[in-house]
Amino acid sequence: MSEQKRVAAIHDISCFGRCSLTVALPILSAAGVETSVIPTAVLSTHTGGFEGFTYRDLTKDIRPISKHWQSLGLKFNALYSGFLGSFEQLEIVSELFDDFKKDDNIIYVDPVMADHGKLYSIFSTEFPKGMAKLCRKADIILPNMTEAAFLLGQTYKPGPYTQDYIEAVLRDLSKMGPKMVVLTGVCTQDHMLGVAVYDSRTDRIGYESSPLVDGFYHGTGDVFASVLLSSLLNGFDLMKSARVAVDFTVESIKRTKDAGTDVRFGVDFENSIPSLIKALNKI
Ligand code: PXL
Repeated sequence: MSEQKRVAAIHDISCFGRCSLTVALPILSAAGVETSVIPTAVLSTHTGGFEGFTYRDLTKDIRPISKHWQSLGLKFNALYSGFLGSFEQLEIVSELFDDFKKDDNIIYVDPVMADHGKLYSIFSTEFPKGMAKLCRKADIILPNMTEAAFLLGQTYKPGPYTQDYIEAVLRDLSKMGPKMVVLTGVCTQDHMLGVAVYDSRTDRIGYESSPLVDGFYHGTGDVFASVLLSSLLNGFDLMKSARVAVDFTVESIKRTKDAGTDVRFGVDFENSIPSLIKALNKI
């Protein structure tokens, strides 16, 4: 049996609403990956559609956790960052990447900050510049179409998109630094939604999509990113991992839609975990 993989997941804890660490931790663990966490903040809910959420900032804890881990000589197969709440956190996480980067591990950055053409409410219009700087250090980034436009300093365009547009965005993002780019929320045909994947080492571009399910379900970016990383760490290539992650996310969204759950509550990914374990050939 191959050695168990270990990830450091650096995200907030949104206590209610199924996103960030409450999604990353169960998914990676179910995929057999040891998941260490650095909580960057604790919120009563995520910021997408709830009023009056609490926000306890944990910025001051990140460096001491990192220093302690370094003193223990800990090593990680992947450093996985998601929602980061301030420029200071971006800076500290960037330092942490320098401290834990090795030749054979991956820096995996989900540049969580925007969707549907808009920055999340807590971010200033300058924030994408800071996130773009962090993305330069990544091996893999996973922006949605809005985040991709903002990282490139461009105006967001709603879909459907031409293949030329998608491929220019993928290549431009990769030129910033990351070897691999996974663009989410890509719609090139009516009623289909999916992802476009670029690996600059082979210059290969691929697409994976599924029939569109109406409705904006919260936290699906975190679900998708956590499954894709789980699949990569189980030895699958980027294209296959994108397929596994699309299938898992769509299955979770459909189940949630059928149940009629409030879209702010996140998706029922828990009941897709058995399919993930099967897709990763773990049973
Ligand atoms: O799902 C991304 C996310 C993570 N964490 C917090 C958020 C969001 C998106 O709104 O508000 C706190």
